[in-house]
Amino acid sequence: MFDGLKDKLGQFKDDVEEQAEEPAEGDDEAEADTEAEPAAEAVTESEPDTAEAESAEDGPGLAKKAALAATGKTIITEAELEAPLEQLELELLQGDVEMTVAREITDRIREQLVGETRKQVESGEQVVERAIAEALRDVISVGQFDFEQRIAGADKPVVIVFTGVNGVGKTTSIAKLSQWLETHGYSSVLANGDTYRAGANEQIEEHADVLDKRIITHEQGGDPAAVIYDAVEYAEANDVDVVLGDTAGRLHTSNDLMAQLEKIDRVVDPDMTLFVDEAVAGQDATNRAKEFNDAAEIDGAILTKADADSQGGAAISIAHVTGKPILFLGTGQGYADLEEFDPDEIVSRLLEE
Ligand SMILES: Nc1nc2c(ncn2[C@@H]2O[C@H](COP(=O)(O)OP(=O)(O)OP(=O)(O)O)[C@@H](O)[C@H]2O)c(=O)[nH]1
Ligand SMILES: [Mg+2]
Repeated sequence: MFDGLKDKLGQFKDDVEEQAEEPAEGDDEAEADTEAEPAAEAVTESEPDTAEAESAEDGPGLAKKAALAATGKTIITEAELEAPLEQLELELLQGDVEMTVAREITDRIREQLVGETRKQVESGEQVVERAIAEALRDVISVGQFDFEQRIAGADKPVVIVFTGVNGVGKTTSIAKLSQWLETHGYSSVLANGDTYRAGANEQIEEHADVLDKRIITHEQGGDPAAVIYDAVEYAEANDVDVVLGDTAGRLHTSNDLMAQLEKIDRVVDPDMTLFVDEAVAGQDATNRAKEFNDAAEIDGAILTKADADSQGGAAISIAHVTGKPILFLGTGQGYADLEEFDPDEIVSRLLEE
């Protein structure tokens, strides 16, 4: 998953290491090198088993500088970071990361690494990796909340409406989420607010049949707000916990359809509006998330098709750009292919070797 970005981040670690390994220039550096030896030994003595200790002994470069950290000295200079960070920013942009997000990540890494003096002993690679991890986590986890807790704490029925452009996986995600809710102990009713596309009723009815869920539909051409309203009434009368309201795919610029969303907001006042888009759309998905959020405020996003080959840029950009978190990843066409989005988990996946 998100192999494009994973490779780029790995490359950055190597680049920084390489820069740091270039021969030392000037007296200060030379002095630093000689001082590093005893520090490295001290490390070996105190922690004989650790990999850091070995790498600190092995060679020059970051590992040695990290050993310096034990004496409270600066690990990495701004000059050393300049080229790798510039390269990383370019690579992030090519990896579909939104521009301001790429800049934020590189700024945060620079902030963390430059002029930093550290007391604890770490290998250079660990220092760099931690800086990347913290920068990524900061941008990814903007606005993050626990979806299940939100459901648990809300008055029932909880009404959730799904929006997004055509074909990104809204209907499939609703089906998956109804199953996810069931496994977490919540009942749900589906409402087909996609009264626009021919065949939409049949498609969602098929899912409801397989999953044994109640579905509320109206005729094609009907009023989506009325369908979802009926589903809310059904849920109230039957003690159903969650109403999952589908809507037709639309562009944020299609005025009629956006007016429909406003009407849904007025008539049923949903507890949550979730924006659905696909990871493979990259930068477009991020832009659309912003456009939808501006046109009809969203509470969170579902990023589908994370199983298909995508760079991963949308996954790390959407929250920072919209201020609304990604809550789930769609990871396949099966009903169980829905993962809760966990920023820590995503960061460790992106950084694992
Ligand atoms: N590989 C993969 N395919 C997915 C995923 N989610 C949805 N799909 C597929 O994407 C296609 C479109 O899904 P739909 O759920 O119909 O998309 P939609 O947004 O409801 O489409 P419209 O109602 O036409 O706007 C289907 O073939 C789904 O099986 C996913 O996470 N991974
Ligand atoms: Mg649909």
